[in-house]
Amino acid sequence: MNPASLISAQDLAQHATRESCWIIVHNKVYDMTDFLDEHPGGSRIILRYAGKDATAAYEPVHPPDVISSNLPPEKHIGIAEPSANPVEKSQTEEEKKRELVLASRPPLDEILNLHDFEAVARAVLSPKAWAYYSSGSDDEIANRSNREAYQRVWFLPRILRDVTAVNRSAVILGQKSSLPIYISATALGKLGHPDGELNLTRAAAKHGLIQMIPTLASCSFDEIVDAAQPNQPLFLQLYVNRDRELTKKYVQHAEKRGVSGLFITVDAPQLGRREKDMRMKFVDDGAGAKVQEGQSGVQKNQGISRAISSFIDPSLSWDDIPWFRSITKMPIVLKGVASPQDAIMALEAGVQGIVLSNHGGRQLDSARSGIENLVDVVAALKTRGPWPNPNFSVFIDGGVRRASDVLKALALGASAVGIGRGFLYAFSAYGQDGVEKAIEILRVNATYNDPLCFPDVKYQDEFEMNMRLLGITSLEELKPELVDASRLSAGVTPRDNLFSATYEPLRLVQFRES
Ligand code: 173
Repeated sequence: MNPASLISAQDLAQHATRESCWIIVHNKVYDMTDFLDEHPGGSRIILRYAGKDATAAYEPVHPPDVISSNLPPEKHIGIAEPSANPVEKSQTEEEKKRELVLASRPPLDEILNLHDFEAVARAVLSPKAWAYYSSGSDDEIANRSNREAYQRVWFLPRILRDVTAVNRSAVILGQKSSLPIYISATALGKLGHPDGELNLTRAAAKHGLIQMIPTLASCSFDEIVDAAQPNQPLFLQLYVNRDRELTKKYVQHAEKRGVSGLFITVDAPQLGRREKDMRMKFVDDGAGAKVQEGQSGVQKNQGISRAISSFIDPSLSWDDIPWFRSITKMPIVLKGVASPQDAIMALEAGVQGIVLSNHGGRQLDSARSGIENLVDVVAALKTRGPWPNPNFSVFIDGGVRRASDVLKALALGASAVGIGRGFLYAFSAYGQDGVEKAIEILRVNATYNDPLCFPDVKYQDEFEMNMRLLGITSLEELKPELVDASRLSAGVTPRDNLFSATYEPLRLVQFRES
């Protein structure tokens, strides 16, 4: 059929089965029949939309052009007649509930810290999105310990220094940043907000932060770069494809478009088991479906992330580093180092840096957190050359919610710190305004008018206040002497009330309702 043909409702109704399955995505009709069993997310989700519009389900979890560029041209059937594709007017119960919750969100000026965004996001996100974003792997030990570890580092502040003027700007991989923070990559932004990752791009432009573009963003790479301002610094997070030619094209395209740092993810040869995510899929699809689909040999109850990650190459190794060096001039950073031995190997392999990270506690459970590894990694690197090393940056991520966390990391030797979920929850809760507010909490002075209390009280942002109280006026002054990390690897963590109140514990298997 000519892909420009108009497809009627009657045509669609005749192709609403496993034997012949057409779906609509962005008003175009595609024949999915032969692809059903190859879909990494399983056939069931496609069959649910057989003969219908699948755009709403498709959009958050696929780059925009993946269907049109991967299906052979003869499967592009035509364009849906407007009458064949009536806009759904009736909301589902879940959508109605979500709209009410969105309308009753606390006003943005009542948000005081990054934990608050998490509490709002948890309430407004669909259960599926919340499960996907918040889950850690296995028992979530790594996920919780990322946060808890910061509370075992204590400050040794200095007094009686002139701290009138404080400068909190930084240079990250040669790029200027208004804070020693970058926005770390998190996948599937449209599960949280219709504008997805663009919320981050636009807020980063306004406030001088650097965004790391995820390989598995909901928006395409070019959409994100197009939304950036001229010369806005951007990094790229890379999942390496089994087909290295595709990876090469992707990396070189990014470099051409001005991306200034390549962060290769090295801790995900296989995705961790995120049980909150997996349970959500199980509940959605029903037990009966699972038994049937099990017969095809593909596990389909693996949650969103497993479904879309099958292209990642588990054979990636140290031997590939020279190849990456040969295809790009961008600085290369290995993201997901979690041992001093690998930090040394990275230095010796000639890359420009590492991110000490356990992937937000989503990969190997009980992999030591970035902040805990930092002390040993710096000690190891010091045995192999100059420190600090201007040609080798040590970044960390995981569990960062406060400027004080960042200051602790910098004092212990980190060059800058990545925040992923903190910004993801900010835009899930309030879109671009949320991300801007999150940055302002960390960076911009605010005047708080409370007529009943003290009119015009000036609140310093978290960075400025903490730096003043620590007795420093620039980030270069952050040295190990300003912290006591002796209890970092051996000690009891004090209770973190804000974190515990918003964090959702894992739950056990549920009985079926009869
Ligand atoms: O942590 C993740 O969820 C992640 O990195 C990922 C990897 C592959 C597919 C989707 C997400």
